[in-house]
Parts: sequence; structure tokens; C-alpha cells
Amino acid sequence: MNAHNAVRWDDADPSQLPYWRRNVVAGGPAGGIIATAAVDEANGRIHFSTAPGSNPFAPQQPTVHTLDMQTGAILWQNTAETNADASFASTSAIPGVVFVGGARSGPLRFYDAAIGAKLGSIPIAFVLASPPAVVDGHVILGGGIGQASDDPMDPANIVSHIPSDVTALCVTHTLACDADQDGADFPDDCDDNDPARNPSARELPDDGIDQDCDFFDASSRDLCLQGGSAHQDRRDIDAVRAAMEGACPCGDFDGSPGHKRGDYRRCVRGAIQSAIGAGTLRGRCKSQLLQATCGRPDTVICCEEWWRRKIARVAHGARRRARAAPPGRGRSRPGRPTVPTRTARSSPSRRRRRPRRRAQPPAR
Ligand SMILES: [Ca+2]
Ligand SMILES: [Ca+2]
Ligand SMILES: [Ca+2]
Repeated sequence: MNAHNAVRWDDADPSQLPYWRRNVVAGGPAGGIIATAAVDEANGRIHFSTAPGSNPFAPQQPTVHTLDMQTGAILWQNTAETNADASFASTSAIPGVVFVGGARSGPLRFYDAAIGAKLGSIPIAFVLASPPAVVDGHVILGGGIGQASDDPMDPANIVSHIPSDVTALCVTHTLACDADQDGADFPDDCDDNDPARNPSARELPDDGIDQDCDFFDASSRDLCLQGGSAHQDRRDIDAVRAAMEGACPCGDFDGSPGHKRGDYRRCVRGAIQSAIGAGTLRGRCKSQLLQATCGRPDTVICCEEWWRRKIARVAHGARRRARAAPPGRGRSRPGRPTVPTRTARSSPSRRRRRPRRRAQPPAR
């Protein structure tokens, strides 16, 4: 209710409106209030910004204002800022925060809606041309200033035809926010302030840093697909397998002449070696890539890695012992090694027993 003429701001008879006036800057053809204001009815406040006037580099001050909705009294202005930028866009507000764009530069500024303290600013690559829209925790911004005309030499006309991206800002460490712009959102990104750390980053061993967000640092002593190297190894193996399949489709190696196991191994050798040489595959994972039925379609690949390594060790030991045995003293072909089992034990009757020692009396 206006104290002077008893007219409400939403009175059915608008003939007495406006019921208050307030001059905040000098105004003029390129100055004054820019676009629409943000109205906070709950708290009776009107937030708005002003255009620069004739000189964008020395704009009419102050440039951000909050008035009492009922009386038009100035509640706060951004007088604490030195040569504060003006605005070329409407002002937006949410409970507690006022958003204002710029006129000569890109930063989006935000102010405490109650007292006008500047809370901060975010650099953006364009001058704001529309009011910031706040949706689900994101601040959506549109750029692109200028004035379309028929004059092809008019700078305002030229810039008005330059496409401008829409930009969305979010609050760091809130859901779906990718603060470091590395393509991974919080909380999947274990360090949303460091683009070198995210689930797709390459894990570097022995540096005490978990680059790929699997909670572990890799060790150069890790076996393939084990320890802190497991996550990176899996991605590397999958990538090399895809390259191998592209260069040497497994289906082409059906065991027929020219398409046997050896032919397949020769074919994929380049893809594997180039990955190892480029540092995108650890040499310890090479054997993983060669476990395939390509070129030997009737073979069954054993699913137990432990058994595969155990058999290889037994076979290697048998060959070494056979080579070391002197000629003519029972040297024989190592043959197929016997697969040991964890539960197998030698028979007690064939076990060599050590004689028990009897306790001796202490020497006097
Ligand atoms: Ca991120
Ligand atoms: Ca690391
Ligand atoms: Ca890691």
C-alpha cells in the first residue's frame, strides 16, 4: 500500500500507478534499467541492474540495485565495487541470491539478496544477453549481443549473426556437476577439480595417486588384471582386442591352411606390439590377449588362470630337468606334465620319514 495515495501496486484501477518513483542512475539513451527486474514478492524486494550509459568502460554507477517493493526505497546497491560492470541482460534471482551479467566482459556475478554483498563471479566466454535461468541447481546462460540491421558493415549487425552456445553452470560437488569439464560428473568423478582424475583417466603406477577413480594406485609389480592395475588393464585389453579383431577377425581363422593358430598369432602380433610400444598395454598382459580359439576352433580355453600358470611352470621345470640330465642316464622326453591338485598328497607308505630324535639329558 502506498502511503501517499493509498494505491496498491496491484490495484484494480491502475490510473494512479506508478505510486512511487526512484531514480537510481543518470540514465539516457544507452543507460538506465536494462530489461526486466527480478521480483521477490515474499520479501517485498525488486532486484535489477542498469546499462552502462555512453561509455561501457566507465558505466554509470552503481549498476546493481535492490528496492523495497512497497516504498521504492533503496535497500542496497553494489557501491562497494570499484567501477563495477553494468549489464546488458535482465536480472534473475532465487531465494537468497541475485544473478547479474556484464556489459563489457563475460563474468556472471552473484550477490547476497539480503544485503548486496558480492558472493562471487564465474567467467563466461560471452556477454550475457538473456536472464540467467536457474533450473534444478543449474544456471543456464545465453549469450549473443548485437543488433540486426541491413548494414553489412555495422559491427552490431555482424555480431548479432554470430552463433552463441548456451552454457550451463552448476555448483561444484553437487549431483551431475562436471566442474573440471573432463566429461565425468560428480560423484562418478573422484576429483571434480582435477581433469587428470576421472574414471576414464589413464592410471599411472607408483605415484600414490588414484587417477582412474577405482580407489587404488597401480603398482608396477602388479600382475595383469590384479591389484590397482586391474581397472586399467581391463580397459587396455579390451581396446587391443578390438584392434586385433579389426585387423585379424577371429572368424577368418578356422584352422584351414593359412588360417591356423600360428597364422593368427602372426597376424595379431603387430597390434599387440604397437600397444606395448605405445605404453597402452603392459607387457604382462600380452598372454591374456593370446588366450583365444582363433585358428584352433576345437580348443577349449581353460577359464582358470591359476591352472594355466601352474601348468606352464611344471612344463618349464620338466624341460629344464630333461636338458640338465646327462646323456645316457635315463634322459627322457618331458612329456605332458601332470597337473597337480591342491588336495593331492603323497601316500604315507611312500613318504620318507625322518627318524625321531630322542631327547638327550643335559650335559653336566
Ligand atoms: Ca569432472
Ligand atoms: Ca596412480
Ligand atoms: Ca586407480
